[in-house]
Amino acid sequence: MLKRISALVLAAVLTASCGSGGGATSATSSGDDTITMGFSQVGAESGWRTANTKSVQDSAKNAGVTLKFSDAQQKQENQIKALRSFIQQKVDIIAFSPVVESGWDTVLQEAKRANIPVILTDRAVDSKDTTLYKTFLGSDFVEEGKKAGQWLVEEYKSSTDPVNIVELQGTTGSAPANDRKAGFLEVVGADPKFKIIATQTGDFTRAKGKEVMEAFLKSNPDIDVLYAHNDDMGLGAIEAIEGAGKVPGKDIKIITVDAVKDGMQALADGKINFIVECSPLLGPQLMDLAKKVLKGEQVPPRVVTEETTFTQEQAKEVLSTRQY
Ligand code: GYE
Repeated sequence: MLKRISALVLAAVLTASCGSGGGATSATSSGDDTITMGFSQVGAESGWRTANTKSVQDSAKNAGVTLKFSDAQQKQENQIKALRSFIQQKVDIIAFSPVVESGWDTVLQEAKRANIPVILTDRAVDSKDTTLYKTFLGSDFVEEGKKAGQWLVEEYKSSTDPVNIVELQGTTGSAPANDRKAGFLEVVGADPKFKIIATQTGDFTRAKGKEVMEAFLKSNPDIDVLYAHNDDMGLGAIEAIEGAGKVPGKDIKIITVDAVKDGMQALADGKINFIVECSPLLGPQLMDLAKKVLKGEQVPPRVVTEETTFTQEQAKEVLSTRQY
């Protein structure tokens, strides 16, 4: 009991000394300085997502944020339910990674009416009313698509022959699928020798990537390049390509996005030719932004993650030091 009391006293002292300028008002609705964040995650569809979930959970712990975590299993209806439940529970702040871009206005208005600020992480929404959220933290997916296209243009710069491309798209209607497609097209569309002969969603999963690539291979005997919107679909497609007796990275050149460990290993092994990095380590910045928002500080409406690209040689160099 005594121990408990002294812990409480200590906590009170710490709170007083670390609080926002000793002001009497608390940033949080719970009346103390502990922030409760409701976080609605897309699912567990890829290596990227697993690393992102870990980053958010670890950073919440480090920042002393109580995290209510909910996995939507790639379904928008589950995310909407989770957001409504966070509103009902009166969390201090909501963060979420919207599985698709459209259809969020109603639930975001409900959060706004309840005075619960919202931060978008990783993926964007297409709401016209940008006051429905405080900021959007994540990658520039159009830029990622452009980087993929630029590598291809460089790789085929001395050839005038047609280049037959197949594309494995991410989840239909998601920001990364829409934007990675648009950025890529913007670059390769400038030269008519690049032909996208088949394009379909593989839902960002390895299993779907394999299945769709098998179908592509059956109906298109002459595929030169695969552009996969993430590593996992690319890795599934590699199995399909090998199953069809072809050599991934040679008979069919492969470009993917993410740069998770398994993808980087395949790149170092020569099975993938180029990876555009997309960092899932958004947790620390998210906790920082949440604290600022709750203190009433101004935050930028858009925070873009810094990223690079990797060739096979570069993958060999950095593989052992990758964090995810
Ligand atoms: O590229 C993919 C994941 O939204 C950036 O979602 C994320 C994407 C990532 O499933 O692997």
